Amino acid sequence: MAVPLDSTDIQSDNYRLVPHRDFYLISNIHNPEEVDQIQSWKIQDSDVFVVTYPKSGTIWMQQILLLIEAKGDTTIISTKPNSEQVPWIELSGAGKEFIAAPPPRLRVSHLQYKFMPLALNQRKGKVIYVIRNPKDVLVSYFHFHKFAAMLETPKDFNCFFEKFMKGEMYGNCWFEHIKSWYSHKDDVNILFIAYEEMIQDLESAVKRMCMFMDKELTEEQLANVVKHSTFRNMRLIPQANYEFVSEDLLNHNQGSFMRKGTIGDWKNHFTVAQNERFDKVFQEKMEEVPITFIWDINYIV
Ligand code: PPS
Repeated sequence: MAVPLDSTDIQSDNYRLVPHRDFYLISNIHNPEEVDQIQSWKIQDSDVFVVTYPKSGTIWMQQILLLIEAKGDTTIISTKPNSEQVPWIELSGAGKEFIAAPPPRLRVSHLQYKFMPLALNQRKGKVIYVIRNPKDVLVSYFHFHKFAAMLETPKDFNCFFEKFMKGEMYGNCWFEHIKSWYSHKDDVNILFIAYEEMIQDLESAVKRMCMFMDKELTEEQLANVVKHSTFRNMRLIPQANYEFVSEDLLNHNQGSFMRKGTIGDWKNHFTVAQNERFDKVFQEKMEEVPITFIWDINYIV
């Protein structure tokens, strides 16, 4: 069953949100049966899954993982798109490819914890969960809904704000997503890393990732990873910014995937009333998740 849309929203008939086990999948992109099979995947210790709520820095992590694996050699990021080398596990066909792939299998996902391989729970493999302050996530996702042809084009920011608060979008409710993972932090080999800490000090963030993944890099290799993972440089790399994706999926005339890459753009979008409401919901829902967020770029420069 497809989710009823506001009559004012525009959505392609090819791609519709389809509810599956209290989570929305996208028709013609995800196959519910295949998504359910992910739980039974056999996991190796070298498998690394980057998990994010949409717009939290997935492409950034794909870039960093590839560069760490290649010890800073940039050939890897100029050959094939990041999304082919570090694929999504929830896309149709991903299971077969995962089984056949040689180690290390580096993957990304927007799925909640309940869909993930059960073996993660026996501390097999590794998960890197990227968190980003949800006000900036909301704004980035708003723009992405206009850019991505497979997502419904919002009527306006206010309508999108309401949908985000209700979780009526791919990824569902931001609060539920983070809670689903945070509540299993002691069961899984998991590293929580914040988008804002990567903006603040990318080198330290990459070092933390290397330690977690048992990877040793020389100073020069580390510097190369950092240099080629900055927003400014990634913007220029078609493989890292989805320039290669067809108009059927991304409206390239509506913007670019690498949009602003900063902290605090929500201030240019939220009304005072929206901000107060968001803060109230945030306080209520995040009581058991003691994570501190950076909401403003001025706090770190
Ligand atoms: S998606 O569609 O869910 O896979 O999007 P995702 O890759 O998770 O998030 C896209 C946002 O991340 C920003 N981004 C970066 N910011 C800073 N530095 C680097 N290197 C970087 N790479 C990607 C990207 O610009 C999107 O955020 P916004 O706020 O829209 O600019």
